[in-house]
Amino acid sequence: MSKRLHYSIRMRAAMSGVHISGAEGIYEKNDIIKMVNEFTGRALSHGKGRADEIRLTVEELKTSPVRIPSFPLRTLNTRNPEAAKKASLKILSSVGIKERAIEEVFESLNSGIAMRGAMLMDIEGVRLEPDLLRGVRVIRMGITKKAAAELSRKLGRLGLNNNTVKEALILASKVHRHRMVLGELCISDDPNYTTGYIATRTHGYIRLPRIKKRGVAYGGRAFFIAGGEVKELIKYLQRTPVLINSIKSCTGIVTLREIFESKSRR
Ligand code: WAQ
Ligand code: MG
Repeated sequence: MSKRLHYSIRMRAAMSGVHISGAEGIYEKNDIIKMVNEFTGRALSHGKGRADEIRLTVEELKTSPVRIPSFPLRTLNTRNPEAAKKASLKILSSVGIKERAIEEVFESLNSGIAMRGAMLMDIEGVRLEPDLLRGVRVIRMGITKKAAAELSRKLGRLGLNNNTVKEALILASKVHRHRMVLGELCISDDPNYTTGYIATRTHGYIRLPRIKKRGVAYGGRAFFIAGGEVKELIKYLQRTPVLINSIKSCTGIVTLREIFESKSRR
């Protein structure tokens, strides 16, 4: 394991007090200045408008990042929100999450209440996060340069080489590394980004196009959890630095049947 120091660099940008963009990663010392530059540039030219407040955190990590592979990525050809919900129910319930918990999450995500972080939903449908309005934010995650180049190449072949997909895949890969997490559902809060995803350790990261209608300015995230100390899970999600250092397969459109037939490919 490398003894070199690593740094978590995080950016949050707001306009008139409203969050407009964020980014983060884990880097070596030589890259700090370049990344601060890049994140600042991103904040100043965001689609939602020019930031009037940019917060940057550069933090030396006291523990060496845990290195893990990314989740494999696939896409289901879901045609509308109903189809995406149906597929989510099938896949998430196959790993032991109760339908009512999944229904509960869809209801909350469609209620228009914006959370900064993710809900923690137990598999019976009971919310477990201490702050129900804010949710739990996952931070201190990143990808090595080599893995980032490989991911760009693999996503590029699918026409998916963008920050939204990359960041979501990195986040999901970190989150599901923890045994208490059984599943995840995510819908972007960007009104122009209508593809969401679900993830489980068994099935990997599954993109769900058209999970919401264009123009809807809210979304959200939920982690379905079981067994163990919620406090410990939250500590892992927030504090343990995780670095993606290899990339699993990135595949185009597959059918639900293919997903169930190939579930142990990871
Ligand atoms: N930790 C926990 N929850 C978060 C975090 C975080 N770091 N960042 C965002 N969330 C929650 C929050 O409630 C947001 O409203 C919600 O997730 C959606 O966040 O492969 O961009 O940043 O094409 O809008 C899916 C990509 C993109 C699918 C998801 O999420 C694909 C996305 P957003
Ligand atoms: Mg985002």
